[in-house]
Amino acid sequence: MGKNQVVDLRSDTVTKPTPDMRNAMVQAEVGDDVYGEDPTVNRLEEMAAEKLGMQAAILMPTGTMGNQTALHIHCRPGSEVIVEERSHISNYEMAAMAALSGLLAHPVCTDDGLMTAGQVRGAIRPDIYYLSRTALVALENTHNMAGGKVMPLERTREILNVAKEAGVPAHLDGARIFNAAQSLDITVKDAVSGFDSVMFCLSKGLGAPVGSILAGAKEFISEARRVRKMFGGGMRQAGIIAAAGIVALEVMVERIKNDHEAAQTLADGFSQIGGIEVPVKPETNIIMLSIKPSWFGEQVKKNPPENGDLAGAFVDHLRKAGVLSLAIDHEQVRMVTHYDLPDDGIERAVEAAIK
Ligand code: TLP
Repeated sequence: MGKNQVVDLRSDTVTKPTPDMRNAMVQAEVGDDVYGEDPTVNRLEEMAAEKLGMQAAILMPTGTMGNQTALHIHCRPGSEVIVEERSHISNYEMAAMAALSGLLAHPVCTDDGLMTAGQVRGAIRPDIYYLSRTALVALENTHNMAGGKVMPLERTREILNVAKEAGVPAHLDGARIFNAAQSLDITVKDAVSGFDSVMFCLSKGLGAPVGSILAGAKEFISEARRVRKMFGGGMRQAGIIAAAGIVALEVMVERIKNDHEAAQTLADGFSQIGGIEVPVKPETNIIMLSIKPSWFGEQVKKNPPENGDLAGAFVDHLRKAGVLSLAIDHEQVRMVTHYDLPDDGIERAVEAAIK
């Protein structure tokens, strides 16, 4: 791939469909999925359910709709959802749980993004008439804003036990569950076992252009079909996108480990540079950088920006060298590796930060 190609590390959502995907899309046999008549969608949903070890699955246009559909089904208005403080569900879904389902996030603060079973137990509301009810525990694995952190299987099981004992269902925002399973060296089936519902994205590390899957018990998925329609996500000849999703599940899972290696190389490179810290060792395909004021003087011979937005100025600097990344706040920058990076992308990203 060419030297001039932009190195887009903003997210693994930026990947373009592979030639195999485009081919499958052209060939896809389709029908009206709202009538359940799209054979390619049906095949993808069966494949996904089987891979997750769940009874049934449904194709969603986005991960957000998958998560919000699950919340809508599990919870009554006026109840609470336990989430880690930096979770996608409570921070990056436009307060949809409040707007669409009348729910309140009960955030649990952690240093590393991983709630403990004790914290979850403590967050479950006792049955007192003036308290709202805890309707759901929602975990995120990998944890995006904690730097792609993976929850160890043992921890997941402990939390699921606590939820079960309290009679509270558990949902997994597994947008990147294939990355988590790869990092834990376990099957995706094992990684999701015990959850009442699971959402994962075809459109992130797996490289599909569109689509996420919500899986769970048969009745839960029948209900999800109604809620998806209500949220405006009933699609017609969606086999066109499901075809790419099938390729994603068939051929893109195995290569995810390359993205994890690339993230490690990227982290090693950046941690050698004065004024940049890599606070969390990457476990999957996400890395977080912490930009210090000294980076400006040491590397680019400039003063730090007066408005204090170190991350924004760092991202602007890299952009001029054709390297795209994402400022999370005034100090942190996120980079995500994926299959669609140019061969010299990692090297160019690190070089761009030293000149
Ligand atoms: N994450 C996107 C942005 O919204 C931040 C990204 O670039 O990482 N759960 C998790 C853990 C996610 O990271 C995302 C997307 C979603 C849900 C929502 O998926 P979409 O974007 O398909 O609605």
